[in-house]
Amino acid sequence: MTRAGFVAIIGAPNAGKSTLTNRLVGAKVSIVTQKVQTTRFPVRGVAMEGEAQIVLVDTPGIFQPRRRLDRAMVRAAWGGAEEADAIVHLVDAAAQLGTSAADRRAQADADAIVEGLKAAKKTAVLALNKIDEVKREALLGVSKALFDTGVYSDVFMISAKTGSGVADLKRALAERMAEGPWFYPEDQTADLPARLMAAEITREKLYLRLHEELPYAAAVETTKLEDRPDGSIRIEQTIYVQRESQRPIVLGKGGQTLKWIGQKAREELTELLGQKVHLFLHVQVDEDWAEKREHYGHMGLDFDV
Ligand SMILES: Nc1nc2c(ncn2[C@@H]2O[C@H](COP(=O)(O)OP(=O)(O)OP(=O)(O)O)[C@@H](O)[C@H]2O)c(=O)[nH]1
Ligand SMILES: [Mg+2]
Repeated sequence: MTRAGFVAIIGAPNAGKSTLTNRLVGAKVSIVTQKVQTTRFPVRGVAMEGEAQIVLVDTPGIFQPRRRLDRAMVRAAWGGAEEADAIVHLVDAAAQLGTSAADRRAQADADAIVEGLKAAKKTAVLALNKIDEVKREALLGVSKALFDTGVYSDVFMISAKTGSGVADLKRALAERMAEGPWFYPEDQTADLPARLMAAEITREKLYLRLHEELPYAAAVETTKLEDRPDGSIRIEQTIYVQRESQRPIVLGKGGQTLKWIGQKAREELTELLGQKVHLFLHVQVDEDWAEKREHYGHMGLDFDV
């Protein structure tokens, strides 16, 4: 008797949602960087636990949005929660205990999510993440304060990074799945189209290399993805930056930075696709990339928000 369902993982930016998704799936399906607002649209990952199939929906971080792209991302995150059979609210426990501006922002975002869950009359599973960074005694206070809000059914203490506590969470989620057929073949882990996945991988390398220098609005688009007769694949991508002054940052001295990004992306794509990859990256300046409707549809985001 098989079971299956959808589980949305929601939380403030940088809580570790994509890391947890990958950990539960046991494969990399969603990109991870130290930069906030890395994930821009819901990404599905398929995890198996015995006879249960758990379709995880990694969502963009929920925060106070100002720009159109931010609003579209936050809308998509709540949309993911709305459609799911179960919700995991992932909270960065270390940030709950911290006092930096970023920590306080994360605390406010977590509080706003509690309010959002209340307003939607939803119950969520609370997962306190990054326990590898905090003292056990300190966790109990954080856990109690959140649990007392009444929006959670259970609490799990985990480290998505080390895997600590994740097996228990996975079992609990599997139990919540209703009887029914699986949505995906058992051996499938992801469902992003190759073009989009390829663009995400390059964007990850871009952020990993330039997370401090790079403007938030940088984007990557696959313009061509073509199988060649010799069994290799040709991928062409455009990296969009907002200002002319950002082009040399992405290129680096003598083109070294772009070369590094291309090399890292190509290595990962080769492994993922199991084919030799020829990757060509172009850098283009487009001030209003984030104000153009055509970029939203293929990410599954709503432009009119
Ligand atoms: N120490 C520690 N770091 C973690 C853990 N989980 C995630 N991280 C780190 O936190 C950062 C953000 O992780 P992501 O998985 O990209 O977080 P996210 O919630 O998907 O972020 P957005 O997509 O930007 O909303 C990365 O540097 C991760 O390596 C954890 O359990 N412990
Ligand atoms: Mg993410």
